[in-house]
Amino acid sequence: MKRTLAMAAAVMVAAALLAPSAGAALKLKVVLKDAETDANFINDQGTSDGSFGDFEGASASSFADLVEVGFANDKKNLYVHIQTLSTGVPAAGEGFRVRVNPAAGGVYCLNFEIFFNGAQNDVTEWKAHLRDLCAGDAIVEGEVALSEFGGFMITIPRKAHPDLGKGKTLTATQAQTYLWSGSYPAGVAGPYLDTTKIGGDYKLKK
Ligand SMILES: [Ca+2]
Ligand SMILES: [Ca+2]
Repeated sequence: MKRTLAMAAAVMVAAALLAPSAGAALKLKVVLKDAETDANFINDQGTSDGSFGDFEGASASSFADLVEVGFANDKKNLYVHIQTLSTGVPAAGEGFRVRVNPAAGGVYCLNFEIFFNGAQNDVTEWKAHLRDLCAGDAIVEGEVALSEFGGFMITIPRKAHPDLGKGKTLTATQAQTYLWSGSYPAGVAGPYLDTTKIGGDYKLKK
């Protein structure tokens, strides 16, 4: 009996060692919130600061209705949290984007994007990446899954991009949802269902 217990304990320790470092310990920083019931295509179509767009009361899609964006990180990854009013993926092919500037400023070079398969595209599974439009349109492949904080979570490996290093700051966060036509990663975003005003910054820790 004693031996069985010891073995069970050993198995538990091994399981704990194998567990990923991410998970429950992640500390989310919310950097922006957006109005509800305003995913209705009436906005600046992603071209401006989002101040034209929060027309509430007639949403075309709960799935595309942005309500919250945040970031978290551990040593290995940056996590981008995107919450909308529903995680029920619709038949239409849609896309979510969180865009930021590096600390030095810019023109929204850094785009964290999710691509959902659907009627408007030939994407075959959920995809996510960091697209850097300043560095010659470089793409860092990531992953997307349902978020422990609600909504969806993009995971991007930090070592794949210099702006995700220790102490770096991502600034002027903004988010957008749209129909996605075409393939992955080549395709067309639009029209835009929901956009947000410009939110806060996030400083990477560790
Ligand atoms: Ca909005
Ligand atoms: Ca919204």
